[in-house]
Amino acid sequence: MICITNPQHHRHAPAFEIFRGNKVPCHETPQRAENIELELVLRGHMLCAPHIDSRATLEQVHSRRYLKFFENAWQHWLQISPAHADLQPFPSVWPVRSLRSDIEPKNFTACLGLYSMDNGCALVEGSWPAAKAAADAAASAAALLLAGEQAVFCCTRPPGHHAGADFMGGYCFLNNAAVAAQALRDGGLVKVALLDVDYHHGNGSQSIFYQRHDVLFVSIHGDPLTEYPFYLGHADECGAGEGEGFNLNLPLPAGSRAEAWFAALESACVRISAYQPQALVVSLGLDTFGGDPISTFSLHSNDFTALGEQLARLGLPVIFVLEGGYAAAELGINAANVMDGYERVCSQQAAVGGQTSASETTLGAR
Ligand code: Q9C
Ligand code: ZN
Repeated sequence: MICITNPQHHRHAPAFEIFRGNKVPCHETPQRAENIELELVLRGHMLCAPHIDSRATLEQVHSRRYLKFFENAWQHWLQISPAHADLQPFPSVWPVRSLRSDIEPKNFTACLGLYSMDNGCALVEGSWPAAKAAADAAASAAALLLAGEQAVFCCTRPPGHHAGADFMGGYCFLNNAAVAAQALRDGGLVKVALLDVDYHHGNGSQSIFYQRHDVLFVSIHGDPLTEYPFYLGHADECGAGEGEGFNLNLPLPAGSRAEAWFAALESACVRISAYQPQALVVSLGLDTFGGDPISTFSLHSNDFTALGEQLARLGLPVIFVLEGGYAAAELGINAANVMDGYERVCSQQAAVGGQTSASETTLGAR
């Protein structure tokens, strides 16, 4: 499978995050991407760099003022004091209910709060170039799919699915999966499905597409009553306006095991098939793994092979976009298992021959 790396990802390497009141080493590290790239190469997959500038797509997914703030954030932080070069800014004030978010304050920390859902996004000098290159990887994957590629994996970090149109949060700055879906739409596909299998609900992706019927959003995740991001991801969120009926949340109780998870995946696949999309974007969080340090599901490494196999049975071209997954040592194996499971079923389908390949039935027909 073609795997698009992010050559800039290592520039986003904050020293610490705030976790339960303590400064702790970041869970979302450059080592994650390095381990995945290593395992993919070991298994004979092809790595390549992004070749598409995502700017135009980013401007459809995110607000102008958020992009402008994030792109210039480090410069603003340094303007306050040169001593800030060695410090990570965090928000400390947020425009919650009754406060105004339409006026952008001149104060840097006030802006950071305006454009943040939590204190989960440690910001460093390289955060923008790293996040921008991750979005470029997603846009590049879309271009390859539109050119007839069956499946592409984006080794995107920082991740994206918690980032909304005008806010960062949960280690996410730019919504890479939304960029991939939007780029497929702009490339001429009429219907795209976005399946989010990260442990945490993809609140950013849901909110970006909530009023739209051209991108179906389906998510399997820990119940927000007890799990991050807490304030979105319930089963009664079905979409609004033109998007009504095009949002499906499948929350599972914390501690759920593989059997329950795969039953939810089956429901997700039934909904996606009924929608008859021309392509699928998968927000591939691997934090459903039993060994994940911040999550409570208990998938095993071989379950990720089964996930890839099940997704291949949808018969759709797929863009896999990396999201979370913090058991760094096993991350490469788990990511590569998804790719290998997907490819194995695809090649079986091609060998049987009676089944037309997905690219012929959908993209190739255009
Ligand atoms: N104070 C993803 O998996 N944990 N994000 C809260 C910050 C948030 C996970 C710690 C977990 C976010 C992409
Ligand atoms: Zn997650």
